[in-house]
Amino acid sequence: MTPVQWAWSTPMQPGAIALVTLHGESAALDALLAACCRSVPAQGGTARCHFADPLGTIDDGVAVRASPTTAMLMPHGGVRIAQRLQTWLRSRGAIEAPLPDLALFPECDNPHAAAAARMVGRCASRRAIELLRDHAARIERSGPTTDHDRARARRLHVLVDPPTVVIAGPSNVGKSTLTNALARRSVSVTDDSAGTTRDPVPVRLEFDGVTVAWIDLPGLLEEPSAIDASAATIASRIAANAHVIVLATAPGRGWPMLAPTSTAKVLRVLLQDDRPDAARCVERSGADSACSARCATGLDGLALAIRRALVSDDDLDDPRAWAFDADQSPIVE
Ligand SMILES: Nc1nc2c(ncn2[C@@H]2O[C@H](COP(=O)(O)OP(=O)(O)OP(=O)(O)O)[C@@H](O)[C@H]2O)c(=O)[nH]1
Ligand SMILES: [Mg+2]
Repeated sequence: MTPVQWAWSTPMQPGAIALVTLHGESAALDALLAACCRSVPAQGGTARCHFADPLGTIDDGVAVRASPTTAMLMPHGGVRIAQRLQTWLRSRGAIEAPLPDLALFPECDNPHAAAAARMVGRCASRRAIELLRDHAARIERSGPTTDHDRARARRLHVLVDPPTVVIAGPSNVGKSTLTNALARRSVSVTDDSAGTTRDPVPVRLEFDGVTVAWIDLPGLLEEPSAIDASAATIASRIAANAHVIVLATAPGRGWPMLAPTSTAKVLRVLLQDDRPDAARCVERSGADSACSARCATGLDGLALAIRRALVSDDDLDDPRAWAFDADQSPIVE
């Protein structure tokens, strides 16, 4: 019997549900499903499944039999669950392999729609869905791929893998308070004293439908100790490789100098905009955006500015098809 082939149809990141597609001869698929399902689902049917390895239960989930040769397993979307399930599938002789788009998405009636469905599964950002929903019709309307399409596809790649956005600036201006307000939970320690954040604090955030890897950096101290100086070196290295640097300050604290970077776009944000001295402070004229984490004002405007720094309205509104190849990478010839 030829082994069953399988592939993830969802990105390897935390999510509510993960999706594994299995493809192979009907009998081989039956045998694999029998190892995890209470009863092997018939075509069009579903079954509850239970995954277990020598360490114990991995997860409970649902199996769907889309066709005699294709089935989907839907465990919960934890990364650890995905890793253990991967090992479980290998132990059952199944082989991880790129599957044809139409095998992965048998509900699609043409290869372009199936390619778009696979791309949706690869993309971390919600904004990708609106570009891919009518992908087959866009391909038909767009005609052959142009240089414009290739350049746009490279820019749209920020919707696939979360781009890095860092918040940097003087110490004690409210960077971590803003991080917590955006995350709507406490991820970073905040305090009245300068030098509270000692190590970069990463958190996944979404701005106007674009998912980013946000990093709250230690503040720039006026008189850093040796250890603070080495933390600042690490922070500036992270900032230099970011897609966007949110350069933050507060009324009266001035705009810090930033080492030039070739890649990062810089967005200047005035924090603590609720303070009485914020309206007339000198920093305001140099700010692209202003907000108050304490009063939750200006946060939508900041989110929009960050999203626009990552991907423009023009690229999102362009009616042409998104030019990606079979590996979900921008088409480059
Ligand atoms: N009025 C006002 N105060 C704020 C706001 N955000 C933060 N603060 C205050 O600013 C101080 C510093 O806040 P943090 O968030 O710890 O500042 P930080 O920039 O992360 O500081 P470091 O980690 O030391 O670089 C705290 O006393 C906060 O209460 C705000 O929106 N309005
Ligand atoms: Mg901080």
